[in-house]
Amino acid sequence: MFNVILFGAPGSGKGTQSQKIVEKYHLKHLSTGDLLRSEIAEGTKLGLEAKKFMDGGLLVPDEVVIGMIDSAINNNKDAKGFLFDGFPRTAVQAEKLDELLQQHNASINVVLALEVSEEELVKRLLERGKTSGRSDDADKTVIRSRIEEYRKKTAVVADHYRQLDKVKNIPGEGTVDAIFTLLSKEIDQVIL
Ligand code: B4P
Repeated sequence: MFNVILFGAPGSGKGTQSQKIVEKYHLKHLSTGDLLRSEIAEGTKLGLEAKKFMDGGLLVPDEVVIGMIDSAINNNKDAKGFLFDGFPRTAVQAEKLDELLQQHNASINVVLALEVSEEELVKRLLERGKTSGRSDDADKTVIRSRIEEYRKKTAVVADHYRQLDKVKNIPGEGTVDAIFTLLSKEIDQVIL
């Protein structure tokens, strides 16, 4: 199994680049943001609970997202590998992901960390908010809260994998295709 984490602040391009990576490398795309939004769309109890956090720009509790990822891995045992997009987002989630993968005799092969300035993050998310219908993109205060949550709770996830020498920093500003070329080069080095 070949497993990649696409890491970065909200708006850094994770969702955008994930689409291209899974298509090229035939990995199973696991986005906790997408999984949560589909729970909200279906009006499930989990979705209603998660919405309260997401609308305020806060992270959803660890046990909720860990449970979702656990089921998704178990439901896709035949996958060639996974692309984790937006997960793990806390130190607890990172430790738990390592444990879950170990149960399948697998581990994270590489963490690709997209680096984008705060000014550009806010600009992209406000732009997406005009058409996405996502309430967490429409309000500048909520966007700032999401970036603050990232700095307080998510940035440490990179340290966890840096200790294991698995992090590759990628400049995340430029055209989507140019960034994808940089990401592909890093994946090719690990996959070969
Ligand atoms: P996510 O769905 O993960 O959303 P995101 O981080 O905001 O977006 P992403 O990073 O994928 O967007 P992209 O840059 O591609 O999370 C939403 C919420 O769910 C979180 O705030 C949290 O509440 C909750 N959640 C999710 N996972 C969780 C977890 N593990 N634990 C707890 N809570 C969790 O796109 C942004 C925009 O930039 C797009 O419009 C795109 O077109 C544009 N863009 C992309 N690349 C560009 C480029 N190179 N140039 C210009 N624009 C670009």
